[in-house]
Amino acid sequence: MQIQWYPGHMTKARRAMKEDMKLVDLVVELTDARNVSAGRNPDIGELAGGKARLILLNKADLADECVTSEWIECYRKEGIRAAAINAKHPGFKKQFLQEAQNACSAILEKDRQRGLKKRVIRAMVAGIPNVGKSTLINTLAGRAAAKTGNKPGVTRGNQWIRVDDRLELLDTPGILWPKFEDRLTGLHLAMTGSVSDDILNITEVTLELMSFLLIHYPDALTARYGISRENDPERLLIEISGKRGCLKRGGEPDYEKAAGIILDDFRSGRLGRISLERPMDIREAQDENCR
Ligand SMILES: Nc1nc2c(ncn2[C@@H]2O[C@H](COP(=O)(O)OP(=O)(O)O)[C@@H](O)[C@H]2O)c(=O)[nH]1
Ligand SMILES: [Mg+2]
Repeated sequence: MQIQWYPGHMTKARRAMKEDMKLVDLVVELTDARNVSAGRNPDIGELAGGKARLILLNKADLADECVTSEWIECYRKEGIRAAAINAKHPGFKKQFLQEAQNACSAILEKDRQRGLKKRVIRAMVAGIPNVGKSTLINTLAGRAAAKTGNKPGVTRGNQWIRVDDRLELLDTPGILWPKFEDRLTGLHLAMTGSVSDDILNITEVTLELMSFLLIHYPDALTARYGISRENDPERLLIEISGKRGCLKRGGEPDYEKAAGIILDDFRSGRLGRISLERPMDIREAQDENCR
């Protein structure tokens, strides 16, 4: 199966992001903690130019804590600012403000040396679909999202959300497109839901997920579905179809329906905290560090 995706509107999104970049001090790049490498688009470096950057590994509540720590450590060694977050968690705002201040410490220090008064950091959030950009913005905006209205220099009706007296956030996220460097990247993006299910063969993606789970999280499937200890994903899918009563009209087993259930269970954390990518795998595959 080949997963390819570059919708035409991404060209427009890229242009819009380049414009928005001119307005901000900080680019907050969101990725999925379960899928740290596949969830990023390396073009962000070029798009962001010299802006301060912060990588946030979102949905850390769904990811394997050990693997998330490995990623943070890997980035730290490379001198890249990264933090694990859960954008849905109420405590997230405080953490975000701190990380943003840290990421902008060089700019703030320069201001201080020049005797300039404290600047309000302007930030934009960017990331591929489904990594949690809207959730993050909504959490930070809160219910009483105090939009500061159109200001000079703000194009296309963009508005700023005042997060606190030191930080403002552009209310529209920069949408990056997923980069499919190889088959595995495409599969991982499919598993976490960053590519549209319409273009996927759900059963095939789920069978790949099951193979991965059988190796790396061998209890996940048995614990959830009470199935036998069996190492053949296809046989397990048949078993799960039976257990869940997934039948087509004529009474035939509906494997696609069962596959959909499994994928949905994975995506919402019901199979446990699972990470698809470790820094070590990426290093082996690409012979370079975590990028
Ligand atoms: N468990 C969990 N789910 C999250 C988190 N952040 C976002 N989500 C969910 O992920 C899905 C996609 O989020 P959304 O903000 O629409 O992503 P966007 O496409 O990047 O704007 C939604 O169902 C969110 O509720 C998180 O930190 N943890
Ligand atoms: Mg969104």
